[in-house]
Parts: sequence; structure tokens; C-alpha cells
Amino acid sequence: QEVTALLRNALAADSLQLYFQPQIDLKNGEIYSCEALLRCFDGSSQPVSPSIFIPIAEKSGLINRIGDWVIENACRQLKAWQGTALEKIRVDVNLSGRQLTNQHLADYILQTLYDHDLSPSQLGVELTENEVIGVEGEQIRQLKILKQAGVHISIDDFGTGYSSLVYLRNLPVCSLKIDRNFLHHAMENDSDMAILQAIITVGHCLGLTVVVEGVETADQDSLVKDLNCDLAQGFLHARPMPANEMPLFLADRG
Ligand code: G
Ligand code: G
Ligand code: MN
Ligand code: NA
Repeated sequence: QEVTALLRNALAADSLQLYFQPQIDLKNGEIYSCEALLRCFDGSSQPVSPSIFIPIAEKSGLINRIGDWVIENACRQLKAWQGTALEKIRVDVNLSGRQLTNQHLADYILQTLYDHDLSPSQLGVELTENEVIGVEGEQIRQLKILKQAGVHISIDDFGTGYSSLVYLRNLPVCSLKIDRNFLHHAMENDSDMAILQAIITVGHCLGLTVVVEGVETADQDSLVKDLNCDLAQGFLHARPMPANEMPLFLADRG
């Protein structure tokens, strides 16, 4: 109840904010994409974590309004970056499974991109494995419309859901984002290392881009390079940051 009231107020008072975390291309160190992560400021110095308020928003149905806010504001930010060093960057937003049950979602996303003079290839959506496992019919149709238009589609937290890979065959997917626990365990345990390697191989065999999350140390970074991963996301390279810190972050990397 409390969190729901907080979110309603946040939507009204504009105390929601998107942070952005760059993804590093491991072949050349360049940044072509970043993940948008929602923050809710309630007046205290630290924002409320989405891992607290997103599940509550999903239950109350408020997630659809919040999801629209995220899409709208990702597009606004992309538009603001046009004409700067960030004009080519892609922003990936997290979607809740519940948003996919709205049959106007794909239309809404494409219309919002169009309204901001953006190409669909500048936006991506991330869905967790657990959220896409049960999707069927109408939801797959929505994802297909998005992918056909050029929107990038990623499976998030890959490896934490059911182990069946069959669903990947039926889904229009571009990237797999391997959950950070696999990387962290692989550093300590040979079986986990084997699993991580196998996931990367499966991703590549299916023609997908493989992103590893949670890269925190130089050792982890060289491991993911050795394992032929495509992209790395993690605190070693960058923490999620407000939009206005992104230009400086890029400039500092040279
Ligand atoms: O940024 P952080 O690690 O605190 O995020 C915690 C969780 O909240 C992650 O699982 C992330 O995917 C989720 N999350 C962050 N922003 C959004 C959002 O805009 N929409 C949805 N549905 N989930 C989000
Ligand atoms: O579930 P999802 O992958 O969307 O969650 C992304 C979350 O992971 C973000 O909220 C971000 O704060 C967090 N995150 C990003 N990089 C790292 C990292 O290197 N280590 C840890 N522990 N968390 C990270
Ligand atoms: Mn994500
Ligand atoms: Na993830």
C-alpha cells in the first residue's frame, strides 16, 4: 500500500528517473548500447530500488503506467542525445511480462519512437527468461512486430529460469544476457564454468549476441573475453548513472 502510494505520487510529481548503465563491446571497447534502470526518489538521499517497487507495481497493475513512463522517457533521452556523441547509442528498457499482455504495447512503443523522430533500432527491450517462457499467441505477435520493425530484443537474467532452451526457437530474440550469478560462480567452480561456456556457445550457435552481466573485477573481465562473449555489463566498467553523467563517462574513456 505504502509503496503503491509512493509510486502514484512519483508518477504525478515526476520523481522517477532513468539511470543508464553502458554495455562494453569486448572486441573494441566501444559502447553501442546501455540499459535503462528505473529509480524512484522519495525524498531521502537514496532512491528506492526497483527490486522493491516493481513487483508491487506488477501486482497493483500500476506497472503499465510506469512502463509507459519508462518508454516515453527513454525516447525523450535518446532524442536529447541526438546531435551529440551519444546519438547512435541504443537504450534497452526492461519490460514486465504483464506489459506484454497489453495488445497495444508494440504500437505504443513504435508510435513513441516515431513521435520522437527516432529509428526503432535505437530502442531495445529486455524480458526475463521467466517472463517469456509462458508467452504465446498474441504476446509473441507483439514481440515479432517489434523485432521486425528493428527494436532489439534481449532475454534478461538468462539461465535463472527453466533450463529448456526450446522456447528460444519460437521467440524473436536478438541477445541473451547471462545472469551475473553464473559469472560469479564460474570463477570458483569448474561445473559452473562449464555451464557458462555452454550457454555462450548455445547463444552463438543460435546467432544471438551474448551479454555477460555483473562484471565487477579485472579477472572476470578477462574471463568473459577469453570465453568469446560479445558484451560486458557491470560495475567494473560503469555503474548505472544519471543521463547527464553519460557524456563525461564517454569522453573520459577517450
Ligand atoms: O537497477 P537495479 O539492480 O536496482 O534493478 C533491480 C531490478 O529492477 C532488475 O531486475 C531490473 O531489471 C529491474 N528494473 C529496473 N528498471 C526497471 C524498469 O524500468 N522496468 C522493469 N519492469 N524492471 C526494472
Ligand atoms: O535484472 P537486470 O539484469 O535487469 O538487473 C540489472 C541490475 O543489475 C541493475 O539494477 C544493476 O544495478 C545491477 N548490476 C549491474 N552491474 C552489476 C554488477 O557488476 N554487480 C552487481 N552485483 N550488480 C550489478
Ligand atoms: Mn535488465
Ligand atoms: Na539480468
